[in-house]
Amino acid sequence: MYEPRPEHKFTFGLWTVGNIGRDPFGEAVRERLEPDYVVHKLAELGAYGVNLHDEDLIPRGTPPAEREAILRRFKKALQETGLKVPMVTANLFSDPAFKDGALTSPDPWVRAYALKKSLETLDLGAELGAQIYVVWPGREGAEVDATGKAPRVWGWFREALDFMAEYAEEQGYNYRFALEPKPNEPRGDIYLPTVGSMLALIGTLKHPQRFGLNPEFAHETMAGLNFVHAVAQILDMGKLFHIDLNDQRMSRFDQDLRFGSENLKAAFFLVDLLEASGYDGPRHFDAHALRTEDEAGVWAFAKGCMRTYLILKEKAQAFRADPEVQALLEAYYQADPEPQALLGAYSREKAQRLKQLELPEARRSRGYALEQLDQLAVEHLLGVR
Ligand code: 3MF
Ligand code: MG
Ligand code: MG
Ligand code: MG
Repeated sequence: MYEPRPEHKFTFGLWTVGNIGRDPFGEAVRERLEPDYVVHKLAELGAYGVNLHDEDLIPRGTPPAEREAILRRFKKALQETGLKVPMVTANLFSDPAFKDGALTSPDPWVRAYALKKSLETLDLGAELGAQIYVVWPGREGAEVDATGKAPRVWGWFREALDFMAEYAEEQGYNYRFALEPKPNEPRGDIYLPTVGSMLALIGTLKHPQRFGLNPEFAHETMAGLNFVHAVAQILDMGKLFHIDLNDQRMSRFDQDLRFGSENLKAAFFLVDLLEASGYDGPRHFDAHALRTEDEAGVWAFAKGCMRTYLILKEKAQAFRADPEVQALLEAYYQADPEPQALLGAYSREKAQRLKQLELPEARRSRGYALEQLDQLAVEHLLGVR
């Protein structure tokens, strides 16, 4: 039961299960895992794919011959296991060059270097069969506003995204670009902090159809926002290109906890939403094992993410199929044809009739039975229904 299989489309990043447990106060607690070893382990656990930053696979400064050897080993592991690389992304945050921004650095040398690194990562991903390219603007932010940079960054960021899209097009690559908002960390404030701000930016790009979102559970939660609502809006706009699943306590440092380990109810309604939405892309876990863990803990963490997802999927289906829930929902939406005939697209006639409308007094005193409905959700989650 709850055995992950490739058709569930679960993916992990090399940087997630490979996380060595460094934090701002403490050094690494685990050894680096070789990429080909990670591929074999993830395949054993039933994952569909492995995602990567350029530097997760090929550390910065690797000589060309060694680069080829790494790539050969990695591709061999992919071939042996059937694991896919659905998504790649450039690390535009580790290099000291990026300390005041990468694609929005005030220094044009740094902006050009960040763009070069992005183009090279597009090449690398194409070689590995990736079709999703994530852009997480982690260093595109500020602590100091005295620079007057805030009004300038939009143009720089936009130009860089347009450049990448046109490069990919010209090379004949088949990428969809997924932008990932985060409110803060590592910068004091990151420009484009939320799903809403990222969605708005897409409309200002040259090729908006190539761009969508990679929302992350932890990121919206850090900002105190409702991740389920954010994903619902992205879906409504047809912009869910990828998703980062994990968990997080509100208003803390970036925790990247095991999926479902903290906000179980939000995770439940998220799986409910995703599974009903027709989204068929990767379910990517952008999280890592706690710093307390050894390698066994890492694989327990990975299994836990997938297992919890599958359990929640079953619970969500049972909740939706529960006749008591269905009856409550039917009453909730009140499918009354009389007012419905007045809604929808504008017409002069409807407008005139709307002006005659008298709201029945019962609409004011009605209860919505949300206490009952929510308790049913809780009982499904607690496993007593
Ligand atoms: C940081 C993140 C990033 C992005 C990744 C691109 C290191 O909070 O979420 O992970 O997800 O860079 O996918
Ligand atoms: Mg994150
Ligand atoms: Mg993180
Ligand atoms: Mg992420």
